[in-house]
Amino acid sequence: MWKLKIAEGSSPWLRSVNGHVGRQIWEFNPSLGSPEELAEIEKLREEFRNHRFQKKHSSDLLMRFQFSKENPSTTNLPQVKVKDIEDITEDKVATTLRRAISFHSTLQAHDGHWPGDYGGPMFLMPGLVITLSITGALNAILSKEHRREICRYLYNHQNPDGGWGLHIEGPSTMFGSVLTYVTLRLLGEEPNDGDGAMEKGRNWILDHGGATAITSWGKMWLSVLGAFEWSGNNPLPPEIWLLPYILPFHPGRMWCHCRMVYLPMSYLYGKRFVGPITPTVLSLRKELYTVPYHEIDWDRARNECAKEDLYYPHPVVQDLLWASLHKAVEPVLMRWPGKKLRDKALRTVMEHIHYEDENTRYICIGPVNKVLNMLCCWVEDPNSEAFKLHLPRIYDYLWLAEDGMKMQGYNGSQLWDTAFAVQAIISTNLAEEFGPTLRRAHTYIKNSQVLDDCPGNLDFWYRHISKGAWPFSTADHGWPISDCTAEGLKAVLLLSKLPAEIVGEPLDAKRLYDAVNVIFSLQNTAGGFATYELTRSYSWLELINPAETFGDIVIDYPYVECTSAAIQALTAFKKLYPGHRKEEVERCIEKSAKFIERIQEADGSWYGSWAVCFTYGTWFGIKGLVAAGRSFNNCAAIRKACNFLLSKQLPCGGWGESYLSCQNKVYSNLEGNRSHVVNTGWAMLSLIDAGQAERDPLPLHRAAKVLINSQCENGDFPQQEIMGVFNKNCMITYAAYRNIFPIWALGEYLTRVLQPR
Ligand code: LAN
Repeated sequence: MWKLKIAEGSSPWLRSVNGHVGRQIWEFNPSLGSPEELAEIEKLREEFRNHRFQKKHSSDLLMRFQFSKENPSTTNLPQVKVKDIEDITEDKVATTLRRAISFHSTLQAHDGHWPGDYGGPMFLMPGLVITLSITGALNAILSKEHRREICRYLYNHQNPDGGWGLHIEGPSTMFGSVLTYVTLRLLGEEPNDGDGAMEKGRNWILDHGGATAITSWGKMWLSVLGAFEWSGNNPLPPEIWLLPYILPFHPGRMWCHCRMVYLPMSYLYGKRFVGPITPTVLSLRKELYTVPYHEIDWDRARNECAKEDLYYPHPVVQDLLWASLHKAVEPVLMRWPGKKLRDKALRTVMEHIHYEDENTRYICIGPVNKVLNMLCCWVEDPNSEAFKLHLPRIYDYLWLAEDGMKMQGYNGSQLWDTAFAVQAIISTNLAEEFGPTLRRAHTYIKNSQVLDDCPGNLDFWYRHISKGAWPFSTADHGWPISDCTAEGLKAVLLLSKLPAEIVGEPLDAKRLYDAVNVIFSLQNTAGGFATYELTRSYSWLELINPAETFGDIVIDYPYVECTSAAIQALTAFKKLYPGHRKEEVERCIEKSAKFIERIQEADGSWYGSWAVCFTYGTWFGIKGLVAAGRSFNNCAAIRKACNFLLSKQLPCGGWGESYLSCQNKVYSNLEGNRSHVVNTGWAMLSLIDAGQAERDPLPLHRAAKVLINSQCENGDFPQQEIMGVFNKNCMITYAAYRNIFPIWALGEYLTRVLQPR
């Protein structure tokens, strides 16, 4: 049976700054599991498979299954249902909350964090499998059980038309279909396997123009594998790293995710690296194209892209730029004496790759650069220590659920979920009943703060300070993030107000000051906060975004979420430490609030970039302005935002926002106007914050009814549609949100609407 292991790491090739706190790894142990348990798990898998076209999102049931055995629930309170809003009483809400928090506590790991599924994107596993098969490590790293679960996942998420999407809920794309098909082939599936699934997949690809129409990232992966020619790729010259930093398009000025992904890509491109040409690779050259491989017009292929994949079409200037680099510059750099410059650039790039690897303990900033860096280390030296250090960190990205094994969008969302869970539980005023849960969470947050800056000259490595920041996942990952720092700080400040005998000793004031310092350091001159760094260049740089499927990736833009989180954290901090950097705190809050007012949409909403979307953004918009001292009565932005939210409330009383909102930037309800517990939670929290209870509590009662009645028998909430998003177009799972936001919203509903002060 599979088992989720927490905070463990026994390989001599693993390093950790804090004893692996937050690490979550699935391991297969053939001696575990009674026949009954194995049968139950099989049943969960079958149920997912049988409903996979209606319900594409899995419910993280294998982890829940394991934890239901390890941490049995402590309450036996009866399930609550309400017929209409007159039925809602304080008692019933409190019972719902006790059941919800008790259940959520059973999902907490012993190191204090809440593990969970962070899958969703379908383009991540292929990079790993291609890399492992090139380096010959596939079967050593992925056991037979791993491979079986990965294939299960890929087959489970095939669309009825035969193709695969960019993410689990998306329509078929060339990027998803080709890379998934290739992955299945590399895992040993034959062209006619899967009861016709492979054939259907291939047909989808061929009917939509064949693999020459894959996106640029797909072209890069296929070229590395040997199933596409490098001459069919647009240039990614590593020499860009040698240019002076004052140039606005210097990679050091780009969004760290963009910079970190194109760094190893430029190494592989600069070398025109191709893995061993195996019989499978030769066969793929036949399977993926509509014409014989040697007849493909590679120059034309450079700019081909299937219409299903096209979210951000290349502007003409970009095509001109790539054409001139491709035709005029690359030929020079590929032979002497230009080759000398190329070699120097490749050395520089490799230095930056090693720096990133070392400073993330080989986790790397994300799943894409993780596997690319690993491949580059192998290309540089197949026997290198660096490559060996990469291998055990692969498991940090793999997650298992009833739909199979997936590659996650990060090494988890540990800190983020824990900080939110703390705030949600404390909002209910039932904190003292859940002391042990809060104490463990507190320990996790304290253990996960980043204690040092990266080594060396930060400017040279294009790195911002990290000391005092919180990461999104674990301290070993270690990249600082503005809003993770803010949410971490908010959580520890709330905990510091509860008795230490219950929740443990508060964090040292010095470490709070460090966090505040990080927040100050991340405010842009215009007042807004971006994600990991300051905004270092101009938005017109998006003109050279070569990734057709992603929008807004080239620079780190300021976001309503990050800006609002900073205000909230500083307001909470100011109340407890009124003397510390007083003027700076005030100025930072006021500038941030003005920024938030400026970026409000005409309809009163805010566009949230990291979850769906207008309900999420508007939650942050309102919360930030209220924290900055604005109110419904004195702030038009808040009034407009309330009207916006009220206008989107569904007849059933809830809210339900589709991922299409993010792509199209137009508010879209879920299919069939269904409500979603997470959107309903955000909308309720916003309205309560904006004083809706004093004006007309009816919308809140109606929403509360939806949440109360959604609760499952065991205290869980149902997993509904996918709620996370990045780069406008790709969805990502936040498995804990279905528990956190109903708790938080009903918590504030109980304490601020039903029992107002
Ligand atoms: C994340 C996850 C966390 C997220 C929040 C903290 C929630 C947000 O408020 C700020 C942005 C941030 C840090 C974020 C940025 C983009 C990430 C890193 C991700 C959504 C997780 C995966 C995604 C990353 C870019 C995926 C790899 C794909 C590429 C296009 C490089």
